[in-house]
Amino acid sequence: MLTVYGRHNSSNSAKVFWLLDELGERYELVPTGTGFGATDTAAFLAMNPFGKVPVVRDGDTIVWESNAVLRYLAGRAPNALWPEDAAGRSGGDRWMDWSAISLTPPLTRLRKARAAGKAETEADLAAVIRGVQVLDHALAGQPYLAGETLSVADIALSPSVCRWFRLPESAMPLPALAAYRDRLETNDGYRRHIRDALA
Ligand SMILES: N[C@@H](CCC(=O)N[C@@H](CS)C(=O)NCC(=O)O)C(=O)O
Repeated sequence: MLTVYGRHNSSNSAKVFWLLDELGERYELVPTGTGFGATDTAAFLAMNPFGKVPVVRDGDTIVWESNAVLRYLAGRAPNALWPEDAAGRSGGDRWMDWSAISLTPPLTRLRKARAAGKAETEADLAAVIRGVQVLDHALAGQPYLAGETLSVADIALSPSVCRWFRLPESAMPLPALAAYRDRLETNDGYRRHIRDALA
């Protein structure tokens, strides 16, 4: 059986929990990370030298870095969340890399600065707004990021989408993105692992 090292209130772990539910995969959870099991032990660092969650162990295979974990888990067996052809995969994959590099980091810095009552940078807010505007445009033509159905890309971006709508700036009109968030809200896994589990 798969073993997941992570915590329910970690956005990067939450993506993995949601995907595993979608895939109907059973797994053992070893609660790990801030407030739970330590990540600075030799045993944990031997799995992930960066001491971060999530980590997934599948027999002798150990995977860290949440989007790599999503790709690994979705790629183990054919399923509708991760197309088998390269062109189909690229439709979602690009959003996953873009969000990890260009959307989540400024959004995280912005949220943390506001939570700590510290000054935020205009560049971070501008990057987030530019990002959600592009998402809104893309989603005006299709219900999900990779096309007609839910894919790994939607799961990967879901914490950032959820958190965007908790910012006051989300009052700006982005109708396709709002409709997309409403679509995600119809999914049990999104509600349980993302909306209700993450601050
Ligand atoms: N880029 C990494 C980031 C991993 C990361 O920063 N994880 C956080 C939780 S979301 C963590 O391990 N924090 C320290 C801890 O919980 O001990 C990924 O996507 O997996």
